[in-house]
Amino acid sequence: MESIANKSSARKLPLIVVLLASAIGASSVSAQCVHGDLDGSGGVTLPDYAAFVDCTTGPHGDPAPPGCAPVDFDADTDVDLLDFGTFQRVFGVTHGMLFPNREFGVGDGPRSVAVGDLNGDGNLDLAVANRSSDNISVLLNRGNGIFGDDVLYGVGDGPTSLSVGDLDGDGDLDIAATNTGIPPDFSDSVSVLLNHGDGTFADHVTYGVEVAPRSVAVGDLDGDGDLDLAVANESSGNVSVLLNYGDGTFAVGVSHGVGDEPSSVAIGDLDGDGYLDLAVANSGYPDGYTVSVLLNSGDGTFADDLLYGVGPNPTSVAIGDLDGDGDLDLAVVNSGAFGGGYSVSVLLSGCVP
Ligand SMILES: [Ca+2]
Ligand SMILES: [Ca+2]
Ligand SMILES: [Ca+2]
Ligand SMILES: [Ca+2]
Repeated sequence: MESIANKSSARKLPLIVVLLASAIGASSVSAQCVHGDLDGSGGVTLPDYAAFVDCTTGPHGDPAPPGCAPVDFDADTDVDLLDFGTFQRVFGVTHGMLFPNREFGVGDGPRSVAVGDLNGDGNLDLAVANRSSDNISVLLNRGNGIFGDDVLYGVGDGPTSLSVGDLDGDGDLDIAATNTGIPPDFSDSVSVLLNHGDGTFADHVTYGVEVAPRSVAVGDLDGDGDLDLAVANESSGNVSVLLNYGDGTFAVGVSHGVGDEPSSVAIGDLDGDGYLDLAVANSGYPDGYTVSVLLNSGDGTFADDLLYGVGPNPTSVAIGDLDGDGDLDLAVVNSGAFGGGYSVSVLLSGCVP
Protein backbone atom coordinates (compact mmCIF):
# COMPACT_ATOMS: atom_id res chain seq x y z
CA MET A 1 0.00 0.00 0.00
CA GLU A 2 1.13 3.50 -0.57
CA SER A 3 1.30 5.97 2.19
CA ILE A 4 -1.74 8.22 2.15
CA ALA A 5 0.21 11.31 2.97
CA ASN A 6 3.83 11.97 3.57
CA LYS A 7 3.35 15.61 4.11
CA SER A 8 3.56 18.25 6.73
CA SER A 9 0.33 19.77 5.45
CA ALA A 10 -1.65 16.58 5.67
CA ARG A 11 -4.40 18.23 7.73
CA LYS A 12 -5.41 20.13 4.64
CA LEU A 13 -6.22 16.98 2.66
CA PRO A 14 -9.95 17.53 2.22
CA LEU A 15 -9.35 21.04 0.92
CA ILE A 16 -6.52 19.87 -1.25
CA VAL A 17 -8.57 17.29 -3.08
CA VAL A 18 -11.23 19.83 -3.91
CA LEU A 19 -8.58 22.13 -5.30
CA LEU A 20 -7.20 19.22 -7.27
CA ALA A 21 -10.57 18.53 -8.79
CA SER A 22 -10.71 22.10 -9.95
CA ALA A 23 -7.24 21.89 -11.41
CA ILE A 24 -7.96 18.68 -13.30
CA GLY A 25 -11.14 20.10 -14.69
CA ALA A 26 -9.49 23.24 -15.95
CA SER A 27 -9.12 22.94 -19.70
CA SER A 28 -6.31 25.46 -19.62
CA VAL A 29 -4.17 22.94 -17.78
CA SER A 30 -4.40 20.14 -20.31
CA ALA A 31 -4.27 22.58 -23.19
CA GLN A 32 -0.71 23.47 -22.23
CA CYS A 33 0.56 19.97 -22.93
CA VAL A 34 0.84 17.61 -25.85
CA HIS A 35 0.00 14.25 -24.40
CA GLY A 36 2.46 11.44 -24.92
CA ASP A 37 1.54 7.94 -25.99
CA LEU A 38 3.52 5.99 -23.40
CA ASP A 39 2.40 3.02 -21.38
CA GLY A 40 3.42 3.89 -17.81
CA SER A 41 2.52 1.83 -14.83
CA GLY A 42 3.19 1.53 -11.13
CA GLY A 43 3.32 3.89 -8.19
CA VAL A 44 -0.32 4.81 -8.48
CA THR A 45 -1.27 6.91 -5.51
CA LEU A 46 -3.20 9.77 -7.02
CA PRO A 47 -6.32 7.89 -8.12
CA ASP A 48 -7.06 7.59 -4.42
CA TYR A 49 -7.15 11.36 -4.18
CA ALA A 50 -9.30 11.60 -7.27
CA ALA A 51 -11.75 9.15 -5.74
CA PHE A 52 -11.89 11.30 -2.62
CA VAL A 53 -12.81 14.24 -4.81
CA ASP A 54 -15.65 12.33 -6.40
CA CYS A 55 -17.00 11.25 -3.04
CA THR A 56 -17.16 14.77 -1.68
CA THR A 57 -19.74 15.58 -4.30
CA GLY A 58 -22.18 13.36 -2.42
CA PRO A 59 -23.39 15.92 0.12
CA HIS A 60 -24.40 18.22 -2.73
CA GLY A 61 -26.84 15.68 -4.10
CA ASP A 62 -24.68 13.82 -6.58
CA PRO A 63 -24.51 10.06 -6.10
CA ALA A 64 -21.16 8.61 -5.12
CA PRO A 65 -19.68 7.01 -8.21
CA PRO A 66 -18.86 3.30 -8.53
CA GLY A 67 -15.48 2.32 -7.19
CA CYS A 68 -15.45 5.19 -4.77
CA ALA A 69 -13.69 3.29 -2.02
CA PRO A 70 -9.97 3.99 -1.89
CA VAL A 71 -9.75 3.37 1.85
CA ASP A 72 -12.56 1.35 3.33
CA PHE A 73 -11.59 0.47 6.87
CA ASP A 74 -14.87 -1.09 7.95
CA ALA A 75 -15.63 -3.09 4.81
CA ASP A 76 -19.02 -1.47 4.34
CA THR A 77 -18.09 -0.37 0.79
CA ASP A 78 -18.00 3.31 1.63
CA VAL A 79 -15.02 5.61 1.87
CA ASP A 80 -13.45 6.35 5.21
CA LEU A 81 -11.41 9.52 5.56
CA LEU A 82 -8.76 10.48 8.05
CA ASP A 83 -8.07 13.79 9.71
CA PHE A 84 -4.33 13.64 9.99
CA GLY A 85 -4.03 16.46 12.48
CA THR A 86 -5.99 14.91 15.31
CA PHE A 87 -5.91 11.46 13.81
CA GLN A 88 -9.56 10.64 13.72
CA ARG A 89 -11.68 8.50 11.55
CA VAL A 90 -13.61 11.50 10.39
CA PHE A 91 -16.51 10.13 8.44
CA GLY A 92 -17.63 7.58 5.98
CA VAL A 93 -19.31 8.71 2.80
CA THR A 94 -22.12 6.67 1.29
CA HIS A 95 -24.14 8.63 -1.18
CA GLY A 96 -23.65 11.79 0.78
CA MET A 97 -24.30 10.49 4.28
CA LEU A 98 -21.78 11.48 6.92
CA PHE A 99 -21.05 9.51 10.04
CA PRO A 100 -19.67 10.66 13.40
CA ASN A 101 -16.04 11.06 14.25
CA ARG A 102 -14.18 8.35 16.05
CA GLU A 103 -10.86 9.06 17.64
CA PHE A 104 -8.03 6.68 18.29
CA GLY A 105 -5.05 7.65 20.38
CA VAL A 106 -1.52 7.50 19.04
CA GLY A 107 1.85 8.78 20.24
CA ASP A 108 2.92 12.42 20.49
CA GLY A 109 3.12 14.63 17.43
CA PRO A 110 1.70 12.30 14.76
CA ARG A 111 2.92 13.45 11.36
CA SER A 112 2.19 10.75 8.80
CA VAL A 113 0.02 7.68 8.34
CA ALA A 114 0.26 4.64 6.10
CA VAL A 115 -2.49 2.12 5.41
CA GLY A 116 -2.15 -1.59 4.79
CA ASP A 117 -3.27 -4.97 6.06
CA LEU A 118 -0.52 -5.42 8.60
CA ASN A 119 -1.77 -8.64 10.22
CA GLY A 120 -3.11 -10.34 7.10
CA ASP A 121 -6.73 -10.65 8.20
CA GLY A 122 -8.13 -8.78 5.22
CA ASN A 123 -8.82 -5.54 7.10
CA LEU A 124 -6.82 -2.41 6.54
CA ASP A 125 -4.67 -1.32 9.48
CA LEU A 126 -2.78 1.85 10.27
CA ALA A 127 0.78 2.83 11.04
CA VAL A 128 1.50 6.35 12.28
CA ALA A 129 4.81 8.17 12.66
CA ASN A 130 4.92 10.08 15.95
CA ARG A 131 7.57 12.76 15.67
CA SER A 132 7.61 13.97 19.27
CA SER A 133 7.61 10.57 20.96
CA ASP A 134 10.11 8.94 18.57
CA ASN A 135 7.94 5.95 17.78
CA ILE A 136 5.48 4.33 15.42
CA SER A 137 1.90 3.55 16.43
CA VAL A 138 0.40 0.43 14.91
CA LEU A 139 -3.40 0.22 15.11
CA LEU A 140 -5.01 -3.03 14.04
CA ASN A 141 -8.49 -2.93 12.56
CA ARG A 142 -11.02 -5.11 14.32
CA GLY A 143 -12.92 -5.43 11.06
CA ASN A 144 -15.58 -2.81 11.57
CA GLY A 145 -13.49 0.32 11.28
CA ILE A 146 -12.78 0.26 15.00
CA PHE A 147 -9.14 0.07 15.87
CA GLY A 148 -7.54 -1.49 18.90
CA ASP A 149 -5.22 0.45 21.18
CA ASP A 150 -2.06 1.40 19.41
CA VAL A 151 1.09 -0.60 19.96
CA LEU A 152 4.21 1.54 20.02
CA TYR A 153 7.51 0.68 18.35
CA GLY A 154 10.52 2.84 18.99
CA VAL A 155 12.43 4.22 16.03
CA GLY A 156 15.05 6.98 15.67
CA ASP A 157 14.73 10.68 16.42
CA GLY A 158 11.68 12.58 15.22
CA PRO A 159 10.02 10.27 12.68
CA THR A 160 7.91 12.23 10.19
CA SER A 161 7.12 9.89 7.33
CA LEU A 162 6.56 6.21 6.75
CA SER A 163 5.61 3.77 4.04
CA VAL A 164 4.64 0.13 4.11
CA GLY A 165 5.64 -2.67 1.76
CA ASP A 166 6.88 -6.24 1.90
CA LEU A 167 10.53 -5.39 2.30
CA ASP A 168 11.78 -8.90 3.15
CA GLY A 169 9.60 -10.75 0.67
CA ASP A 170 7.87 -13.02 3.19
CA GLY A 171 4.36 -11.93 2.25
CA ASP A 172 3.59 -9.45 5.01
CA LEU A 173 3.87 -5.69 5.07
CA ASP A 174 6.87 -4.11 6.74
CA ILE A 175 7.47 -0.47 7.65
CA ALA A 176 10.10 2.05 6.63
CA ALA A 177 10.18 5.38 8.49
CA THR A 178 12.29 8.52 8.18
CA ASN A 179 14.00 9.79 11.32
CA THR A 180 14.04 13.52 10.67
CA GLY A 181 14.91 14.73 14.16
CA ILE A 182 13.61 17.93 15.65
CA PRO A 183 15.34 21.24 14.80
CA PRO A 184 18.06 22.12 15.46
CA ASP A 185 18.95 18.49 16.11
CA PHE A 186 18.33 16.90 12.76
CA SER A 187 18.79 13.19 12.37
CA ASP A 188 20.05 11.20 9.41
CA SER A 189 18.61 7.72 9.26
CA VAL A 190 15.69 5.58 8.23
CA SER A 191 14.27 2.82 10.38
CA VAL A 192 13.07 -0.49 8.97
CA LEU A 193 10.65 -2.59 11.03
CA LEU A 194 10.03 -6.13 9.78
CA ASN A 195 6.65 -7.72 10.38
CA HIS A 196 6.41 -11.00 12.28
CA GLY A 197 3.35 -11.74 10.14
CA ASP A 198 0.75 -10.97 12.77
CA GLY A 199 1.02 -7.19 12.77
CA THR A 200 3.70 -7.12 15.44
CA PHE A 201 7.14 -5.92 14.48
CA ALA A 202 10.74 -6.68 15.26
CA ASP A 203 12.96 -3.98 16.71
CA HIS A 204 13.82 -1.37 14.15
CA VAL A 205 17.07 -1.46 12.21
CA THR A 206 18.48 1.88 11.14
CA TYR A 207 20.25 2.77 7.91
CA GLY A 208 22.16 5.98 7.45
CA VAL A 209 20.97 8.49 4.89
CA GLU A 210 21.70 12.21 4.73
CA VAL A 211 20.50 15.15 6.80
CA ALA A 212 16.88 15.49 7.87
CA PRO A 213 15.17 12.74 5.86
CA ARG A 214 11.57 13.84 5.41
CA SER A 215 9.93 11.32 3.13
CA VAL A 216 10.34 7.68 2.16
CA ALA A 217 8.83 5.74 -0.73
CA VAL A 218 9.17 2.06 -1.58
CA GLY A 219 9.45 0.44 -5.00
CA ASP A 220 11.64 -1.96 -6.95
CA LEU A 221 14.09 0.55 -8.30
CA ASP A 222 16.69 -1.89 -9.67
CA GLY A 223 14.24 -4.38 -11.12
CA ASP A 224 15.44 -7.41 -9.14
CA GLY A 225 12.04 -8.15 -7.61
CA ASP A 226 12.48 -6.69 -4.14
CA LEU A 227 11.39 -3.34 -2.79
CA ASP A 228 13.99 -0.62 -2.46
CA LEU A 229 13.83 2.70 -0.64
CA ALA A 230 13.99 6.28 -1.87
CA VAL A 231 14.44 8.92 0.83
CA ALA A 232 14.21 12.70 0.43
CA ASN A 233 16.78 14.44 2.64
CA GLU A 234 15.54 17.94 3.33
CA SER A 235 18.63 19.60 4.73
CA SER A 236 21.16 18.05 2.36
CA GLY A 237 19.19 18.66 -0.81
CA ASN A 238 19.31 15.14 -2.19
CA VAL A 239 17.62 11.78 -2.40
CA SER A 240 19.13 8.60 -1.01
CA VAL A 241 18.43 5.35 -2.86
CA LEU A 242 18.90 2.24 -0.75
CA LEU A 243 18.82 -1.05 -2.67
CA ASN A 244 17.40 -4.12 -0.98
CA TYR A 245 19.53 -7.24 -0.64
CA GLY A 246 16.27 -9.18 -0.88
CA ASP A 247 15.86 -9.98 2.79
CA GLY A 248 14.78 -6.57 4.04
CA THR A 249 18.32 -5.39 4.69
CA PHE A 250 19.71 -2.58 2.58
CA ALA A 251 22.93 -1.49 0.95
CA VAL A 252 24.50 1.85 1.78
CA GLY A 253 22.43 4.63 0.22
CA VAL A 254 23.51 6.38 -2.95
CA SER A 255 22.70 10.08 -3.07
CA HIS A 256 21.31 12.00 -6.02
CA GLY A 257 21.13 15.76 -5.95
CA VAL A 258 17.74 17.42 -6.34
CA GLY A 259 16.42 20.91 -5.63
CA ASP A 260 16.48 22.82 -2.37
CA GLU A 261 14.91 21.27 0.74
CA PRO A 262 13.29 18.17 -0.76
CA SER A 263 10.30 17.30 1.38
CA SER A 264 8.50 14.51 -0.43
CA VAL A 265 9.36 11.68 -2.81
CA ALA A 266 7.10 9.46 -4.91
CA ILE A 267 7.86 6.51 -7.18
CA GLY A 268 6.35 5.68 -10.57
CA ASP A 269 7.35 4.95 -14.16
CA LEU A 270 7.17 8.48 -15.44
CA ASP A 271 8.66 7.93 -18.90
CA GLY A 272 6.98 4.60 -19.62
CA ASP A 273 10.17 2.58 -20.16
CA GLY A 274 9.28 -0.02 -17.52
CA TYR A 275 11.65 1.32 -14.86
CA LEU A 276 10.45 3.15 -11.81
CA ASP A 277 11.43 6.80 -11.62
CA LEU A 278 11.38 9.38 -8.82
CA ALA A 279 9.50 12.62 -8.36
CA VAL A 280 10.60 14.92 -5.56
CA ALA A 281 8.97 18.08 -4.21
CA ASN A 282 11.57 20.73 -3.38
CA SER A 283 10.17 23.06 -0.76
CA GLY A 284 13.06 25.53 -0.63
CA TYR A 285 13.02 28.79 -2.50
CA PRO A 286 16.58 29.67 -3.55
CA ASP A 287 16.24 27.88 -6.89
CA GLY A 288 12.56 28.67 -7.21
CA TYR A 289 9.94 26.21 -6.06
CA THR A 290 10.29 23.04 -8.07
CA VAL A 291 9.78 19.34 -8.42
CA SER A 292 12.65 17.15 -9.52
CA VAL A 293 12.12 14.22 -11.86
CA LEU A 294 14.85 11.60 -11.80
CA LEU A 295 14.64 9.00 -14.57
CA ASN A 296 15.84 5.50 -13.82
CA SER A 297 18.57 4.06 -16.03
CA GLY A 298 17.09 0.64 -15.30
CA ASP A 299 19.45 -0.58 -12.62
CA GLY A 300 18.47 1.77 -9.82
CA THR A 301 20.85 4.51 -10.90
CA PHE A 302 19.41 7.81 -12.04
CA ALA A 303 20.16 10.57 -14.49
CA ASP A 304 20.52 14.13 -13.24
CA ASP A 305 17.23 15.57 -12.15
CA LEU A 306 14.94 17.56 -14.41
CA LEU A 307 13.39 20.55 -12.65
CA TYR A 308 9.84 21.78 -13.15
CA GLY A 309 8.42 24.89 -11.56
CA VAL A 310 5.43 24.61 -9.24
CA GLY A 311 3.68 26.82 -6.68
CA PRO A 312 5.14 28.12 -3.41
CA ASN A 313 6.51 25.73 -0.81
CA PRO A 314 5.69 22.34 -2.34
CA THR A 315 5.53 19.76 0.44
CA SER A 316 4.02 16.68 -1.14
CA VAL A 317 4.07 15.01 -4.54
CA ALA A 318 1.88 12.18 -5.80
CA ILE A 319 1.89 10.23 -9.06
CA GLY A 320 -1.09 9.02 -11.08
CA ASP A 321 -2.70 9.12 -14.51
CA LEU A 322 -4.65 12.33 -14.06
CA ASP A 323 -5.87 12.81 -17.62
CA GLY A 324 -6.56 9.15 -18.36
CA ASP A 325 -4.23 8.91 -21.35
CA GLY A 326 -2.30 5.95 -19.96
CA ASP A 327 0.79 7.68 -18.69
CA LEU A 328 1.61 8.99 -15.25
CA ASP A 329 1.27 12.62 -14.25
CA LEU A 330 2.23 14.58 -11.15
CA ALA A 331 0.26 16.47 -8.56
CA VAL A 332 2.11 18.65 -6.09
CA VAL A 333 0.72 20.22 -2.94
CA ASN A 334 1.88 23.81 -2.53
CA SER A 335 1.68 24.72 1.14
CA GLY A 336 2.06 28.40 0.35
CA ALA A 337 4.33 31.15 1.52
CA PHE A 338 3.78 34.52 3.17
CA GLY A 339 0.16 33.69 3.89
CA GLY A 340 -0.90 32.73 0.39
CA GLY A 341 -0.34 30.50 -2.58
CA TYR A 342 -2.13 27.45 -1.26
CA SER A 343 -2.72 25.29 -4.29
CA VAL A 344 -2.05 22.08 -6.13
CA SER A 345 0.13 22.03 -9.21
CA VAL A 346 -0.77 19.47 -11.86
CA LEU A 347 1.95 18.48 -14.32
CA LEU A 348 0.68 16.33 -17.16
CA SER A 349 3.10 13.84 -18.61
CA GLY A 350 3.14 15.24 -22.11
CA CYS A 351 5.18 18.04 -20.61
CA VAL A 352 7.90 15.68 -19.40
CA PRO A 353 10.68 15.20 -21.96
CA1 LIG B 1 -5.61 -6.19 9.21
CA1 LIG C 1 7.51 -8.71 5.13
CA1 LIG D 1 14.96 -4.04 -5.79
CA1 LIG E 1 10.94 4.98 -16.13
